[in-house]
Amino acid sequence: MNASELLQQAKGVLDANWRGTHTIPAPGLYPHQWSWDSGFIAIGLSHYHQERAQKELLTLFEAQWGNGFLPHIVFNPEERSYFPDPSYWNCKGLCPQTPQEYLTSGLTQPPVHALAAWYIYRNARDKSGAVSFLKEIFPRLTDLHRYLFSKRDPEGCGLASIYHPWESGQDNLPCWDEPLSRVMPVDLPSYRRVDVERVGSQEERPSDEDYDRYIHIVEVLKSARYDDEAAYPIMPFLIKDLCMNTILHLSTRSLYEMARLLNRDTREIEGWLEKLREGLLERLWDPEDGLFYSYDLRRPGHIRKRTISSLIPLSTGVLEKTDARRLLEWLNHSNFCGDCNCKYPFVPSSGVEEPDFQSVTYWRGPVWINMNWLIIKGLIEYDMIEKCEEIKQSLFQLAEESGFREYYDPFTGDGHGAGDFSWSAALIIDLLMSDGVK
Ligand code: 2M8
Repeated sequence: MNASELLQQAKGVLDANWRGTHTIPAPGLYPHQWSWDSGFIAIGLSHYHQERAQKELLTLFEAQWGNGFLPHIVFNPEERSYFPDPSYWNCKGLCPQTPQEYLTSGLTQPPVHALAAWYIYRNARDKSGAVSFLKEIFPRLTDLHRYLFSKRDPEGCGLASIYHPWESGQDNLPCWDEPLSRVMPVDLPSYRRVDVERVGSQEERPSDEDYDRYIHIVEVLKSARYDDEAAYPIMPFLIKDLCMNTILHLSTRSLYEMARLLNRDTREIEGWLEKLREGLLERLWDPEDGLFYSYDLRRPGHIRKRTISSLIPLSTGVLEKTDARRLLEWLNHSNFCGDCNCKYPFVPSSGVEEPDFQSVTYWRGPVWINMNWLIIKGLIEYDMIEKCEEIKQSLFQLAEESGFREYYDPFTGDGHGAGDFSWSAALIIDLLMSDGVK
């Protein structure tokens, strides 16, 4: 298959998953609109369908709450095959900040949207349409960032906290095992695991014990009626997460560019960026290991697991060149498939030499295209072109051989989880079209 055939296939996936106002992550398993999925999808669409890319983000932000919070799922009321469903979240019943016309979840996800909006502007054919779009979305993006930098950082360290593994987007990462082991589920409502039925394999999805803990954490948040002041002190899982804060940094940079373009005051945004940079370097960078680690606020300290999240802050550009080279050494290390028996030199979600690595269990080892895309962005940031090309070509091979899957076994390259997965297609489109493929 040549590059333009791969591009056409990827566009076909996004067309098939388009639902008139937004794109679903994948048919079957994920039938609603997911927040960070839509951000990645808009990045892919920005190269060839400006109008749809804009609509993707505007639809999502219609469901933003009054306090700036952006829910991780906006439900399609016609679809009833996903758990936790809107009646379980009961956001409207519990929280006056929710928009009355939409059914949403009560958790958030990494805010990739300002970055996506900036892609839309940069790639736009209709620049004046893109400026109008930016004028419309800029205040909403700013509200979201203000929410994350205030309500999710009452300590004022510059980093946003997550309440739940689902808020990291990397739901089942080995990093969450120890913090989750301290979550003791009590009085859980009865519920049914639709995800396992849909995927058809328990091995590829989180365990039942983990799901009980996920639900327990949501119960605690519901007991606080989704009010951050009440919730923050009692959430049993509270982490300064690398994925949330890496993406927050990338997006805050884009917000700054937007503010300059639109002639808005940039001082608040510059303040956020400076503190976030300090937070990343002082709280999350470990100079001894030469890796970043997430920080657990409930048992204060680093979560010392070597997963791909330790590498993705390369994309923020906050490291000095010498330290960035240490991350490159890790990328070339056998633990991250730099020099091992993986099918291609892409980066698995968890180091293959780690005791909890699992090659086909979601977020515990498989290759994810969005995470590798972030690594590629980091390599570009530091002009590490050779490694960047190596990973990019591996992703193209993977998509050609196994299609646009949710995740892939790093040893065989076989696809797992959902098929026709939108962000895999969207980010391959971004990589191909950034290389000039039409
Ligand atoms: C996965 O998460 C959802 C819960 O949000 C699930 O397992 O049901 C994650 O991979 C998440 O990052 C992603 O946004 C979502 C939809 O693709 O699926």
